[in-house]
Amino acid sequence: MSQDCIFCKIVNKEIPADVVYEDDRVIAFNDIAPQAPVHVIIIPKEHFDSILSVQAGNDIICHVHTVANRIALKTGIAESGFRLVNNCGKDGNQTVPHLHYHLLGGRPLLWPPG
Ligand code: D5M
Repeated sequence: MSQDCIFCKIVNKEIPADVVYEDDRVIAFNDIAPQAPVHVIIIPKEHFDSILSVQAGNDIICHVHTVANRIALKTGIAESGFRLVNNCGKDGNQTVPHLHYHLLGGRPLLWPPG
């Protein structure tokens, strides 16, 4: 847990979130400012500032992808397709310094991103 981290506060139920999936290692909740009909934030419960803080051999990213698949299937976006995005650092436009993935779907997504 990192003090003052908004996502750690969601993990610890100190602030509310619209949780769509939770297990012992991961929690997923609807984004507060959705950019697509389905926009879910998936985070490890353990605090990592970014993907750069995850040590080689840690399977948490594999687990996040497995959870993303489950949510994609459950929400119905798996059939037409979706995007799983990690923003890292300033140029990556990471605004919350707790490792997280955006699961986006439910409309055609543009490429390249802005
Ligand atoms: O994206 C951080 C994302 O986190 C952004 O899409 C808003 C979302 N966010 C921030 N606070 C909350 C709360 N409290 N609930 C749900 N979603 C939230 P980034 O990749 O860091 O730019």
